[in-house]
Amino acid sequence: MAATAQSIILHQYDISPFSEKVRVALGIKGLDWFACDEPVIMPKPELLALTGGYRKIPVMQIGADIYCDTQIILRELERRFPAPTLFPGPGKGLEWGIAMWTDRVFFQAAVAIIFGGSTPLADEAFIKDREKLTGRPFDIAGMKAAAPMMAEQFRAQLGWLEEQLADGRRFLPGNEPGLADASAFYNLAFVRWTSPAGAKLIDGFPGVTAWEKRVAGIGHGQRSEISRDAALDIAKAATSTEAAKADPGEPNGLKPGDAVTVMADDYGRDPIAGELVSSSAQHIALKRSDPRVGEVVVHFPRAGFLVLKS
Ligand SMILES: N[C@@H](CCC(=O)N[C@@H](CS)C(=O)NCC(=O)O)C(=O)O
Repeated sequence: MAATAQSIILHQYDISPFSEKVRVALGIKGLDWFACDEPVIMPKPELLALTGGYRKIPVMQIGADIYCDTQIILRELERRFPAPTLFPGPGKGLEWGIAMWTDRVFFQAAVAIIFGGSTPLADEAFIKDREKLTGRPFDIAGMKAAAPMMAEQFRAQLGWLEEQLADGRRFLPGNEPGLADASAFYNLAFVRWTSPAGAKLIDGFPGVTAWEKRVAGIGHGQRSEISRDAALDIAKAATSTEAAKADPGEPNGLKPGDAVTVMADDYGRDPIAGELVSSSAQHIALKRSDPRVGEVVVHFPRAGFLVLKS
């Protein structure tokens, strides 16, 4: 079946751990989606035409709406496709905080183990690209030196998962999988894909390894492929479904029509400029246009992103 303006298009690459988070969430929801493969390093001209400068992976596109960062991607998937929910447990709000832990502290421990390990994984071009991305040296020697300490950190955090699963529950929130599973799992998948020493650490936790198999068994929903050109054509022909909405609670008085710039607060801080369409405590949407894709609306989370009035 060909993709339409209603299709979920995930701009991704297969060895991207953050894409794996979304793929598992698509699996939990049993959704049909299209994978649009993007390069692992810059340049990414088609992606940037959609996002206005955001280069990280994954990015979700539905028609002319472009969702940058897994936090807003999963929030939007939950909004559009509420059942089965990503929040099957007793709580909801703090699950987002758990995702912030897995995406920052847990992920950085995994990265140090992977790139500080004995298998050389990064070539010259990759190193240069990631130095541009982070604005600091991609210091393999430093990561090698830190790897033993980070192994302890990674193991301690694996231990939290083991404790959570100790009552025999099948998934982290309870007997159904949710956001916490997709979030924690991708770090383990990333380590297993790339680091035998890291995989050994995981194998030390029987509850975690059994849970990993259950999460892997969820699958990724129904995946098809789409080319970058075809994805851009869909954006060009579509119109955003985001309605203008003022948020009276905006701390700094932002309102629809304001010219603003949004950027990540950690790495990949490329500024994205546009006109504010709507905002809330968890979401900001900007209208922008590009000759290749026409007018699109680009969506970001608020936690972890900075908004500046232009
Ligand atoms: N906070 C972002 C992090 C995304 C991220 O760091 N993605 C990695 C790939 S898994 C990335 O973009 N690396 C640089 C690149 O691929 O160009 C999210 O949750 O989506």
